[in-house]
Amino acid sequence: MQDKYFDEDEICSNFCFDGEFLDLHQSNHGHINNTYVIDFQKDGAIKRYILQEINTNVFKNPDQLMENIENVTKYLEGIIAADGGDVLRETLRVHRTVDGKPYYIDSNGRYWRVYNFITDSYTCQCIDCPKTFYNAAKAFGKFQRMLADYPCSTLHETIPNFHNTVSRFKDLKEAVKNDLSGRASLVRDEIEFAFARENEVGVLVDLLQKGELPLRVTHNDTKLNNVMFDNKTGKGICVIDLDTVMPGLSLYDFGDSIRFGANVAAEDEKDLSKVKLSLELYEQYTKGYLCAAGESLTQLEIELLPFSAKLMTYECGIRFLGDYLNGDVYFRTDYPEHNLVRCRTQFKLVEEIEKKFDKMIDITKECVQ
Ligand code: ADP
Ligand code: GN1
Ligand code: MG
Repeated sequence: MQDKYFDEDEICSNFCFDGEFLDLHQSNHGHINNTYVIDFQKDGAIKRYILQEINTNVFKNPDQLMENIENVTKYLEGIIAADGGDVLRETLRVHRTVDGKPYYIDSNGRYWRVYNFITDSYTCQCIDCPKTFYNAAKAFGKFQRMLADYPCSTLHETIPNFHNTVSRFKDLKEAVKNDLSGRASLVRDEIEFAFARENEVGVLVDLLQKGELPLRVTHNDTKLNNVMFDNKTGKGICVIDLDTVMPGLSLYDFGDSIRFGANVAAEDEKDLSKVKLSLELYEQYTKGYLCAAGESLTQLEIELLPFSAKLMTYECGIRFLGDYLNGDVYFRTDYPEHNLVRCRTQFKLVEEIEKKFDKMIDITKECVQ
């Protein structure tokens, strides 16, 4: 566990927690925020919360960020309640500070927020059995469906051009040119791999601009560990990590899920021979996603599902490569080559998808029938 660099008393006295402070431990499964599970005791019972330090290097406008999250979660609460669901387990809820604000700035200038802890649930860092991936797909598909009528234009763009692969490619070119870390000469093969696929970076952005793909409210970070699974049923009960809920394409969400979950190896596996795209997992996710969100998807969206997996994997790879070249300033890393290792798994996965692309198309067609 990383050393705590904040004062518990300061945090505890600035949020409306219920009970006496008991314990706190870190839960950093993501690459962006600093997350803690914080326990309080009241009348012998433990009340658990999530305390999270917002990464303001990544999210430059915390007011807009929290406005999005509060509005979206309140909207979700309404839908879940109307459906007879459990609002405390099926969506995040922002706990405000004693001053009624959605985040607290501590004496070191760090930004903190508090959420309900999703009880009796777990996250997965990789797929244990195919059914889990099917369940993740249903959860992300349902999330998209619940937000289908949410007024898209009221959402702030918390990270501009987040899945604009054209803009991500430009960022990579810039990173290669600037070579701030002096590492460009070490990654010539990776740069060549990325540049060789420039012709595909604009496919989704162009279709969106032409109005051929609909803009929707999307999650934009549909990694497997951003869904909580119920301890008893194994079903995906709550989609978390809502920082990037913004207008986007359904294909960003689908593709990003496949990128992470259909790879049978970890995102930072060093042995590239282990990195493989599982067609079985692709099929499970496609089935689950179409079952939950399928009716709302257009023909073109469905046709592009396999391509979105390739593009989102490629995009993530060039982001890791760019961060490596920039000196590891964006993603949390555990060792100096971490971003490069991650980039290599993504590029290996792109090759895997290229090899298995026709099969992915066939599977997608079969899932629609
Ligand atoms: P990051 O933006 O860094 O990915 P997340 O919001 O995804 O941060 O949180 C990191 C991890 O903390 C999650 O993968 C999950 O394991 C745990 N977590 C986050 N929010 C909750 C919650 N409300 N209830 C239970 N666990 C949570
Ligand atoms: C980050 O926060 P986390 O770990 O769920 C990143 C995603 C990347 C992912 C790669 C806000 O997601 O875009 O796809 O790492 N989130 C942000 O693992 O940049
Ligand atoms: Mg996360």
